[in-house]
Amino acid sequence: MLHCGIIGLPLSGKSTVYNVITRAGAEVKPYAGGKTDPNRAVVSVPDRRFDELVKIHSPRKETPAQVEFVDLAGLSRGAGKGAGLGNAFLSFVADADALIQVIRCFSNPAVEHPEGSVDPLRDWDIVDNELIFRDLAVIENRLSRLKAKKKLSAEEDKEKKLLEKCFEFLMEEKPLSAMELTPEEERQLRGFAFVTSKPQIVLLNLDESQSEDSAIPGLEALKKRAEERGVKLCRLYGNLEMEITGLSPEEAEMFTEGLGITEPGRERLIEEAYRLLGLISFFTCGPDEVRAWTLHDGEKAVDAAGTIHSDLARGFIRAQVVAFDDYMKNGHSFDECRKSGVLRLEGKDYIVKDGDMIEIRFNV
Ligand SMILES: Nc1nc2c(ncn2[C@@H]2O[C@H](COP(=O)(O)OP(=O)(O)O)[C@@H](O)[C@H]2O)c(=O)[nH]1
Ligand SMILES: [Mg+2]
Repeated sequence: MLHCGIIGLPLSGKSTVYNVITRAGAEVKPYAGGKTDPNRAVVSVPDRRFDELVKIHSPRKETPAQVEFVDLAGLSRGAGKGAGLGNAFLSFVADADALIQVIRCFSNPAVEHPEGSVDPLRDWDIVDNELIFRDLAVIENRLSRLKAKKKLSAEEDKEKKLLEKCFEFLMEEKPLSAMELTPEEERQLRGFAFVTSKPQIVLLNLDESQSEDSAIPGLEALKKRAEERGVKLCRLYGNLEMEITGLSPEEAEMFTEGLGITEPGRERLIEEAYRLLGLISFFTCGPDEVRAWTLHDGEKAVDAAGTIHSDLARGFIRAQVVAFDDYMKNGHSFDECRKSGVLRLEGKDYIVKDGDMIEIRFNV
């Protein structure tokens, strides 16, 4: 299963965010960083469409889409050069498919800030620079090996030139995710698991007193950087969300509305993480089970069939497909959808869209 790693400076609220996302409550001890195995948990992806399908079909079994989150240790200055837990930690980061970088915006006198003051943009720099150092070290290592060779093959020569280009880019303190690469170059770099090329969400961890934009230090600069980097900026009231996990949805809404907070934090963040991982959902429905299945964006009808069962891919004849909204507008039944002409017959190569309702016709 693809997973999202949560990174950030110590005491930025990573474990709080992890606990909110996974609804772990007090069961999970904060990850102190003394051991090297981080907490990880599989989370159901909230999806309004799935909830509606369950309501309509009242199936015996409900299976939502899932994704995994990992609470990584705090990243300190020098981690990229191997200081402290640096190397072990960064290998966990290299393992992640996408990252959520938690940035502390809350000021809490009871919780010291490792840098002495609240300054979100500076903290973002520190974390990015550690990640950049790590990638530079990986490149240096590989380049010195290539340089030690008497003669390079054409392929190795190409690799060397590409790595040198990446090196220069990183030296300008820019993450590799911001670099324009051809598909061929992307393929060449894949094996290095560069940490600055991972898709990333930057999560502003706010206090309940920060519902106004003006209360977030340096928000304009943060937004500008997010745009330059193509990074998604999200907001979460870590402590507040933690406190309301025990409440019913109605109680929670009343509580947050009272504070002037309208952004649904937890659900929104998980949905964004799912998208960040490049995942989409398609649905199957019946009295036995309503299920959301996960595909990589761009996968085809035959992949959808194979996700359900290998027999369905092997004996694939065609897929009956209808978009979720059309399904709902047409009596939420494939028969009705067929009668009104919104049901489509698609072949193996049809590219599945997020929210497709699918039935596979097969023969084995
Ligand atoms: N006031 C306030 N305190 C927070 C918030 N988020 C986290 N904290 C506190 O900051 C401390 C560190 O949080 P933790 O999640 O353990 O940080 P980590 O070291 O990044 O995992 C804890 O005492 C939290 O209660 C927040 O949004 N507001
Ligand atoms: Mg922690």
